Amino acid sequence: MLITVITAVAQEHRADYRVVPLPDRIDGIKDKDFLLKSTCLIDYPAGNRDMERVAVMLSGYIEDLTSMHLSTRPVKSSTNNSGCISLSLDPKMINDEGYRITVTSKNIEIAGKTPAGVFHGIQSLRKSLPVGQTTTVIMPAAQIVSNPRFGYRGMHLDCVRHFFDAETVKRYLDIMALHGMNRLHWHLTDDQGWRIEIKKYPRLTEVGGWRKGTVLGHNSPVNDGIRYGGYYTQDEIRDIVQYATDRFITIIPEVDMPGHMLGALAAYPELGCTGGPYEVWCQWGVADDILCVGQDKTLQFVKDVLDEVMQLFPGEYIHIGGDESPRVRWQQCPRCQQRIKDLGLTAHGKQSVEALLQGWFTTQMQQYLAAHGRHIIGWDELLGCDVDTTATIMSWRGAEPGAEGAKLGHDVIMTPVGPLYFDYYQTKDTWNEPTAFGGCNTLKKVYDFDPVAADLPAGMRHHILGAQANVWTEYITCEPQIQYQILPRMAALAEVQWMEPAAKDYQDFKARLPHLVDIYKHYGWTYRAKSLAVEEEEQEQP
Ligand code: TNX
Repeated sequence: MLITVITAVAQEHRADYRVVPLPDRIDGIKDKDFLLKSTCLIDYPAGNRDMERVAVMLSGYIEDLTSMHLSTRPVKSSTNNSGCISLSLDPKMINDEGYRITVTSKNIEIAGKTPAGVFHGIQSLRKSLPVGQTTTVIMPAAQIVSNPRFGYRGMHLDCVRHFFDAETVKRYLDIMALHGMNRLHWHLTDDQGWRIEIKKYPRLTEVGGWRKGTVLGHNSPVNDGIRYGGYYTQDEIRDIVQYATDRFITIIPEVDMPGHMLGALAAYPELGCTGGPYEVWCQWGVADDILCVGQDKTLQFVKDVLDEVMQLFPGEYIHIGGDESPRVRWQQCPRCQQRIKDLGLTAHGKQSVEALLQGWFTTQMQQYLAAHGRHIIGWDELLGCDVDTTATIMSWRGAEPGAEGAKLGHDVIMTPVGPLYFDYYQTKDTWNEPTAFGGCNTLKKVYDFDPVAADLPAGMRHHILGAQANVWTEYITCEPQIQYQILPRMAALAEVQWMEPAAKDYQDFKARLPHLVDIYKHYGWTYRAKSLAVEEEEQEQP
């Protein structure tokens, strides 16, 4: 009896390297265990600021989970680092973001080709730790190696339909880091609000940042009549971008155009075809009023906005939206029709002259951004607008547009509504769930998704840069609800993003998940506990 108890206690303090996402290899080494204690130091190469920062983060993570405090120490490579966790760079490693953890009785080495790789190794080590106060963690001798399958491992967050403060966005980034993700697609402008301060156009946030009320229920015609809004100042954005960069996450801002623009039109009605007046929308859905691209001042406006956006976001990609852009106003607008004439656009195939006008407008922005060394990402509607292949396509209306885009030579990011819309329900039992957009994307459906369609020809597969889940927030009003929608589905997505399909195994994932969930609990994050139960899954299967 006593022996059982002692073993149980010892077990509790043992690391388990079978984390989520599961590393490519975990090979035992014939050696004694390493004993992780607060006397161990975390060594990093002296003078390397990134490595210093990740060393301090590792110390913080260990303290969060076990209450042991380990100090960090800069070292010259020759230092004998026995009894330590040493962080190192190994230029011979193949993948920029891959990692190798070697645990022997003497020390733990976390190596990467870049600090980003070391950071992902740190996340793995963190997830292997037991949760709860302790003075020693037994680390079995082993070598753990992992390389991500995709370079683009994203999450999206809509901060327009509901606004979330900077602290919430930072916690979202923390959750992404824990799951090995590296791209945040940040949806900042839409019909229901403009959320990014633009110095040249202050009314965008003064007027466009606020709506008179928020829809009640499921896009009913009734709103609550309570003024709602908010925006990020440029200082806040810089701070968030730095926070992301510190975690090797690139933020891709989205300024949706030419549709989903009522926030801007309410502030500057002269940018619309009818001249307004317009109101920041108190409904969800697709609005008919979009930017009037028949006038040069609209193009100048967008370029001015993009100038400030580029200053704030140093990453290679800017998302210019392009989705759900009705053309009824353009059909009636003399200026837009004149532009079509001047450009000599003629309808061909399935493409109307107005679709081609959207293509022309998009290309203008694409070229403007290209002249500043940036690339555009747009929703898959761009495939119907004759844009050239330097535009990266985000496939959302299913996976088929992505395959089509890849065949045409576009790079593609897979975010199909099924199963990667995390604003959708995660069960058929919607009655007992917080209100969601609709649909049903279960944990298993997310897990089973393969971003590279089985029939995509081998020569086109490299165009699939990766996958991302989208979190639209029409019905998501607060941070616990965001977390409920993403956890634990993000865990399933992490394995889609990191692992080769042949290595994935849902049952095995489910067995590894509870430990990750213990970490969610430890940080006080909300998650959907029912997704862990086997019973529900059986009900969900057809
Ligand atoms: C479609 S995805 C939209 C969003 C909505 C979302 C709701 C996309 C490009 N457009 O505007 O919020 O559906 O799931």
